[in-house]
Amino acid sequence: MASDKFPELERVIRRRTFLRFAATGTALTALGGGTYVLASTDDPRAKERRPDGRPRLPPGQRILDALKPMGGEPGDPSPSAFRLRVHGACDNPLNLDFAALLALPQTEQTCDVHCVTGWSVLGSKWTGVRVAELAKLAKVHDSARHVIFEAAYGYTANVRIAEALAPTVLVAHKHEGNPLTRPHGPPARALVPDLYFWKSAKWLTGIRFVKNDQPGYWETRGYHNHADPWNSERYG
Ligand SMILES: Nc1nc2c(c(=O)[nH]1)N[C@H]1C(S)=C(S)[C@@H](COP(=O)(O)O)O[C@H]1N2
Ligand SMILES: [Mo]
Repeated sequence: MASDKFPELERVIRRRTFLRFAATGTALTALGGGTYVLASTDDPRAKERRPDGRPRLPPGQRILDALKPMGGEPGDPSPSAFRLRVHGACDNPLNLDFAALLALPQTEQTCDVHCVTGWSVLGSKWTGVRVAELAKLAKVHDSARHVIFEAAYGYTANVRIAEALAPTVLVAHKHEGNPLTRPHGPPARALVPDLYFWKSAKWLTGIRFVKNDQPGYWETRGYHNHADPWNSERYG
């Protein structure tokens, strides 16, 4: 083949072939840690629609089969050290230990999560207590407009109250039927499935209801204040 003598041409041909594979969805994507994923165009779930009519896979996302540990300053994982303050604009602030969290009504759900770095996990199973349930117990004031999730070492994430009170938003303590593993925020984390995953604070220590918005850790570092994956609200 003539390209033996023309390495530059060979490179062009290889690149064309790669692009053709990518277009038909047979490309492999290399991720850190030796993980490869089939391009999402091969996964039929990428073409599904949600009950709300939105595409199951938000724009620019590819499908991973498991959560990728994204780091952060870990808090104390032991249930015995856990305290969750539910506070701010409410009449009945709460301070729950782990047993008290488990004594509240539990929700088990399967949902999709979407990381701003471009991966999504479809159909992950979570168990926890709805933030809406905690808000009801705390008698949150009508004037509250935002929820601030507070976590170890000062990590915070702000969510509009209507979105934080959606039935899919949990203080989650189980993932795929097991206690959260070390990188994923044990003993309990926030789970806000319909916003980019940075809003889902791991090693959760508090839920604060506020009237005035308070952009959190990533929101004050260039990320979008709202973080809707279907509007590609990645950067502010
Ligand atoms: N406390 C705390 N929570 C956090 C973070 C963090 O640094 N600290 N990182 C966020 C970001 S940027 C992402 S993408 C997700 C990652 O969750 P995972 O490691 O379980 O995939 O957690 C979010 N929650
Ligand atoms: Mo992230």
